[in-house]
Amino acid sequence: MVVSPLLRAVIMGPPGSGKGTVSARIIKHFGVKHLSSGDLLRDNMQKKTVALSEEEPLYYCTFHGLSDRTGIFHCFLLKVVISCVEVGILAKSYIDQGRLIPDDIMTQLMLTELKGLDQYNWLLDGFPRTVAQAEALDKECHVDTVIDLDVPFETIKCRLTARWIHPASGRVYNLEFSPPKVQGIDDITGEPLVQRDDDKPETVSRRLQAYDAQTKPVLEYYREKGLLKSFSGTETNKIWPHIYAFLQTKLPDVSQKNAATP
Ligand code: G5P
Ligand code: MG
Repeated sequence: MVVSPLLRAVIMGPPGSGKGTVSARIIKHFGVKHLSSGDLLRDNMQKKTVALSEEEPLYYCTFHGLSDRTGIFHCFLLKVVISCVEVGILAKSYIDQGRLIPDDIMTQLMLTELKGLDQYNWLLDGFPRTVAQAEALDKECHVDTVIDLDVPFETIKCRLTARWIHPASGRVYNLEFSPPKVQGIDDITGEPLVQRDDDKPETVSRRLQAYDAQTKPVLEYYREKGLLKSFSGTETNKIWPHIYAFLQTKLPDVSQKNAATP
């Protein structure tokens, strides 16, 4: 396990509790790198359609700027493309049913991504979600703090049906709480917004059950280690100033221009 002088934080909470919304504010005010397991999976799901194209292996050659096409090298590139497709297909089958992706796949995906963030303060969103994942993360690094958004399930169910996202960036909107400037369009890129397939009421119920059974024990795991900091409420705008004040104690040196405003 590596102990880093940089901040290693996790944000937890039931589906729809506001992890993505609060993460965006933390990024804005504290400049940490954000890694969301759900965004990573959806990115892999998205790649599925692109990677099935016949031209895809060539696309990867160009993307990496490699012109030497010897047999061995081609095999390697092809394997990269195929593995993206497989994770995407597998993830979709689990996510559409509101079930968690198997621990070994999820852990490998996230820990590989984390290696690229060694030099930065980071915030994990949606990972770990089982005790096995938390133990695997502990073997790699020392987690400093775990922010828990404690929002009642009844509040959450209403929120998710009104959620729209920009898939490429993970930006999150809500028709009532944080609508886009133009309906159906991302504020920054002008690209169309979509609804998540797993925001259907029956899938939301299964995701909440999975949270109760598999993720609540992770809260206990971190509570016993003295790392858990819970923030309870039904409105992100009321919870946020408390999270902001808490993170100021963790990252006092980061320049913060905008006080606690969202
Ligand atoms: P995800 O993508 O990690 P969930 O289910 O954990 O998905 P989700 O749905 O992304 O969490 P969130 O990020 O907690 O929710 O919430 P959010 O998007 O910020 O806010 C929800 C909505 O409420 C938005 O529209 C927002 O604008 C609005 N909102 C926020 N605050 C307020 C407020 O105060 N008032 C109102 N009215 N609205 C508000 O994971 C997806 C799937 O991937 C797999 C699983 O299958 C999972 O189900 N997966 C994993 N599987 C195994 N292991 C892992 N570690 C996995 N990670 C993901
Ligand atoms: Mg999210």
